[in-house]
Amino acid sequence: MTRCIALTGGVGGTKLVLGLTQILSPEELLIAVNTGDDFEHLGLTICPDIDTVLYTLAGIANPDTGWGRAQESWKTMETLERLGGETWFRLGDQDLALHLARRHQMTLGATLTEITANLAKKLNIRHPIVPMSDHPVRTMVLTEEGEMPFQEYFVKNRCLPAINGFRFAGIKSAIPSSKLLRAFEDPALELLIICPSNPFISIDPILKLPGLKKAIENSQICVLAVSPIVGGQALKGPTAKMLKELGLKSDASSIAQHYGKILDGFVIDTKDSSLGKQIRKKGHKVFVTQTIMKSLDDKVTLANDILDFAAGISL
Ligand code: FO1
Repeated sequence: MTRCIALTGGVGGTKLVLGLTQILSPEELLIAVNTGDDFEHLGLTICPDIDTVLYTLAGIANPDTGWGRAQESWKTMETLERLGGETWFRLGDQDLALHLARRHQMTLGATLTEITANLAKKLNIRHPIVPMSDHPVRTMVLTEEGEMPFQEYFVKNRCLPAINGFRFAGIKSAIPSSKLLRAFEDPALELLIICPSNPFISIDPILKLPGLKKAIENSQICVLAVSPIVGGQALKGPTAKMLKELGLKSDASSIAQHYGKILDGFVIDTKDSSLGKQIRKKGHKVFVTQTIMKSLDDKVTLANDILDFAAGISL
């Protein structure tokens, strides 16, 4: 009886996901995660956003970076460096164990959905976490220096090259996760929450999967998004920089405009209350609240506020 689906990328969106898991039961909430950031590295398949969700919900995420594990050790990276291996993408020892487990299950023929469920179970996570698709989709960033795989742009080049677009390699033949499609057909489903993740690189790969927008439309549920931009700045990552480089204003209204017709309601921070009128004019209901989530209390409060906002929107 899924009541709510949350679409999320990595660190920013996962904060809200954690808040939602404190209110909604595992039967009521389905967490669908971007896999456009995934890549093949050192013979392993790395799924940064899935792993951020896993580590966060298991209570073992690194609190400083948001990605990777807390109390991590780096012996393998140190040894790899001495051997002349590639170390620009930092994989801690405990994190590596998870990538090895994933690789092993892949070689045995398990799907990413099955592997993610197995890992979540081992980490004592009860809420269902599904990759957006079992088919590989790889985000390519179109930059002034040419096209680059996402992690090369993000980590190796520290988001420095100016961007002018994105390509989601593999998306045309990628089928959305069957668990996600089934959740959209559940008559109990009331709400889709687009978490405060980067719309271009974390949410678009999910929404652009063939058939997904149709599934959302057919379900006739309330669709809400939370702005990842507060006071013109991104809460985390390169969203503000990307908006500017794409010739858009770095503010919450550009995010609402980007999602467009799919949205019924949009959540903005109190700092951006002056943008409310402009966003309402585009036909969206707007809810203004405190969206910066530092403590667990902040996360739960925002999650509660969003559920109340959704309950007040009659479709
Ligand atoms: N981000 C970095 O900025 N540097 C890293 O070395 C790095 C390693 C890493 C390892 C595992 C993992 O799951 C995530 C990791 N990330 C790293 C974060 C990640 O690549 C990005 O934050 C996401 O892809 C953006 O959502």
